[in-house]
Amino acid sequence: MRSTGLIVTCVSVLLTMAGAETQYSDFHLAGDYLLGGLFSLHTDTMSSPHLSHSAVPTCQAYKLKIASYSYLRAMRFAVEQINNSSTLLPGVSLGYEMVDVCYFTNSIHPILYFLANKHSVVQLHNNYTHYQPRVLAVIGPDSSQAAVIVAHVLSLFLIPQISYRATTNELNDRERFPTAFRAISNMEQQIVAMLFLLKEFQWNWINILYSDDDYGRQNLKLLWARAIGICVALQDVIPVPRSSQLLSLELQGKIKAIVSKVVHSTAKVVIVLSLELTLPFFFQEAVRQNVTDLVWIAAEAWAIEPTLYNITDLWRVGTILGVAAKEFSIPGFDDFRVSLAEGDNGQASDQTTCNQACDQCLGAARDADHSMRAQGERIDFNVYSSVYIVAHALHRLLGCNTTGCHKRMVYPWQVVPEVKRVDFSLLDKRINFRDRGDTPNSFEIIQWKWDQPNNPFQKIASYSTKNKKLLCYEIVIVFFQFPFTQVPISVCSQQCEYGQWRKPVSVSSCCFECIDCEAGTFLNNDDLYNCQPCPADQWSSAGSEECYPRLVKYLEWQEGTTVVLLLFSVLGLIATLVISVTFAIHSHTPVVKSAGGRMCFLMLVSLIIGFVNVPMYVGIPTEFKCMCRQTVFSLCFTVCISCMTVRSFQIISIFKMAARLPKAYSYWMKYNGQYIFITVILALKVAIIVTNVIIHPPAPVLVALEDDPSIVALQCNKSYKLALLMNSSLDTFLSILCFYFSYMGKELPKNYNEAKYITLCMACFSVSGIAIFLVMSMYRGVLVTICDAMGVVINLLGISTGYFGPKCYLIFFHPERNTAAYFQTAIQSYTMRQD
Ligand SMILES: *[C@@H]1O[C@H](CO)[C@@H](O)[C@H](O)[C@H]1NC(C)=O
Ligand SMILES: *[C@@H]1O[C@H](CO)[C@@H](O)[C@H](O)[C@H]1NC(C)=O
Ligand SMILES: *[C@@H]1O[C@H](CO)[C@@H](O)[C@H](O)[C@H]1NC(C)=O
Ligand SMILES: *[C@@H]1O[C@H](CO)[C@@H](O)[C@H](O)[C@H]1NC(C)=O
Ligand SMILES: *[C@@H]1O[C@H](CO)[C@@H](O)[C@H](O)[C@H]1NC(C)=O
Ligand SMILES: CC(=O)N[C@H]1CO[C@H](CO)[C@@H](O)[C@@H]1O
Repeated sequence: MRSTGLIVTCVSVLLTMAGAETQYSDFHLAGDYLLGGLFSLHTDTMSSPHLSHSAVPTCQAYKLKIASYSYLRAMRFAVEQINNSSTLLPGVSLGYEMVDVCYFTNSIHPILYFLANKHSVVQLHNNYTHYQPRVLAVIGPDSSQAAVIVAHVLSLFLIPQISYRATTNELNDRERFPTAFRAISNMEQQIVAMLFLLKEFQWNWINILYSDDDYGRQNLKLLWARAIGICVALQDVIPVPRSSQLLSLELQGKIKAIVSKVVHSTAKVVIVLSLELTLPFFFQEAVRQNVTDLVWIAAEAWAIEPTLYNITDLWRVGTILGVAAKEFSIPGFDDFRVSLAEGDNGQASDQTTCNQACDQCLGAARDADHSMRAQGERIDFNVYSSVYIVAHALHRLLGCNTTGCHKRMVYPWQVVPEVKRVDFSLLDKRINFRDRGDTPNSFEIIQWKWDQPNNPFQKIASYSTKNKKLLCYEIVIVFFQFPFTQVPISVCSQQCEYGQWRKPVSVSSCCFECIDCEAGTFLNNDDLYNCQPCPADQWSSAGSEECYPRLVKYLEWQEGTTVVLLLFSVLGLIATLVISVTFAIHSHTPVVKSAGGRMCFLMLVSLIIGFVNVPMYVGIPTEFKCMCRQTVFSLCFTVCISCMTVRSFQIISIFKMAARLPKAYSYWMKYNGQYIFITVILALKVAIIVTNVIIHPPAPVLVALEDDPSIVALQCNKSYKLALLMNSSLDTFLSILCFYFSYMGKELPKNYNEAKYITLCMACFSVSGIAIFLVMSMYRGVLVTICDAMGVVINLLGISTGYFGPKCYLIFFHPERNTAAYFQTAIQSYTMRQD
């Protein structure tokens, strides 16, 4: 065993050896460094080769694909141009070996040919570091499927491969395919471009057709992953015919069914994710079934396919937009494509391996010259730039300068890192693999122009991933459907009107009913499927997209009611002050004593506090004001009424109890019963108030008014009724007691008889209490506050004028009745009447 060579055995691949080398040929060019090129010059089938006998498939048996010949010529053009140039690789000649792969039918054999050495032998080694295959790098092949097959093999040998048309995302996998590069954007970019297109025209209701192969499925997956806000009306798979000549009845039936589904779909936009070979039957059927007025969006694979464009009456199906590689114009290439160089016989005789022949290519290219010139270079530019990428890599590897290069043995794996590093300008286009190992050339949007057969694929827009939108060229897109020039609409439901929310009618978010937002809610543009409630201090009418601030109402200082209220309370306050002074001056007179003596001052102080508290009902309620409203008056009133009750009771007891129950009476007098009573009542009251405050902490709240949503009342309590009930229950009990005692004493001497005054106070109390309660149950808002304040003023006035007024009257106008003698006479006459 030889240790150095590690040769286990040699496999001789028998290949037709070249005879005399022709200098110029489409398939073979001798040079110091050879590039391999793989093109589909022939294809009309998706099928694998016949597998019954072991022979390399013959591509010439299939139909000519003239576009691929143009790509092949682009490679040849690039190599010759580099060879002619004295700067890129001076003194070095590039050569090529190009093979027809007829789609992917013949993709293995050419690789073996490229891997073989000059003697057509592929050696079996354990270590290929110092193995020199025939070619240094491979350009192509075109289809994704073939590119992946080729990449599997070339990656093992670390031979750089630059695809010019394979968009599949599989090639992005740097782990699996460390040497695969591409000069075209990937599928994902194609989908992004399509989605930009949909967004531009606001089409969100679409049909998706995809071919029943890897290309269709991969694209579909990517589309689903990215299509946010796009809904699919119909998704169907187009069967892939195995032979382009014959279509089985079963497949014919399937295609008919798909076309008829597309016809009946409500969506007007059809995305077709398919390879070109699948589509002729489909579009022929579409024309046959009179499909019209649709917008078709073509995947890159068929976006610039002349054979489809050539289908009779295809213009009827509507507008065809597509995603295609960007157009660049390569100077001099149009002439080169159909030129026959000197010494170039354009015939098949120069082939060194199988499928390096195309008898009709040049002739067909010359026939199609006119339309090919009009179409411009798209994929051709990708091929052209691929060759330049390898040349620039070599330039660095060979350490070239303007005068020459260090010509030496180069192994393919040495080229790979240099390819990764290339960065140069070609026809003003910057070319490098910086962004995720991808794409010197990206996509643009084209439209099929039915009225311009010379320029069938017109570019209409490019797109920018940075700006996230289409950048239209200055070309008006004419839609080929009625009515012309109007952008067709493809939505499941029309946009809702202002202030309407979307009620979904199916699982897809694009189909919905439009319903007005209710009053008090609004439509936020972030969520079109729900109405948001307005904040508490704002309102909206039905069908609104915004809320308006409400007018906050409260009892204001300048209102008439306020003025009247304050006027009365000021008068009441003055009167109470006057009464207080009068009572202080005449504190020793019997009238004052009979009215309660020192207890009167307790009442008067309470009344003064009560009056001073009235302004708390006016102005913007604050927590403090609310607290005052809820506690002060209630407490004052209880003080007054408990004093009155005690006083009535005492008078009754003097006249009635003292005689009958002298013991009890003396106890009452001895322990100051009246003050104990008042203290107990006050303690009770304070307990009630504290409980109320705890249950309903007084704080200003906004209360919406039913009849007018634009106004909101600012008041102290939302529902005050329970608290009011609890508050007044004690007062009510006391007033009934008071009323009872005063009524009991109605036959007492006139100057002790308080019944009618107390009745007046009680009437005030009960009427105002009931009124407040009724108003609170029926209304909300400022009226409640007014009633509340009015109740307070009336009650306070009632006590100060009703109870103290008559006594002042006596003091001022009948001083003769305000004497001890007069009182004794009255008592004596009363006792005599009793006896
Ligand atoms: C290269 O030079 C030859 C002869 O000088 C010329 O015929 C040929 O057209 C050139 N090729 C290109 C691509 O410029
Ligand atoms: C392959 O051969 C090269 C040079 O002959 C050597 O440097 C390298 O280590 C070898 N690799 C392996 C895996 O043996
Ligand atoms: C298509 O239209 C033509 C005439 O306009 C009509 O004869 C033919 O039956 C139609 N085909 C279908 C499938 O509707
Ligand atoms: C288009 O059709 C015409 C005649 O129907 C044919 O001559 C021409 O070659 C076709 N072109 C292509 C690109 O297939
Ligand atoms: C590069 O240029 C230098 C002089 O500028 C020259 O000596 C040398 O031979 C040239 N060639 C190479 C391959 O470096
Ligand atoms: C193989 C080939 O075409 N070689 C040519 C490269 O270009 C120089 C001129 O720059 C020619 O002299 C070679 O014949």
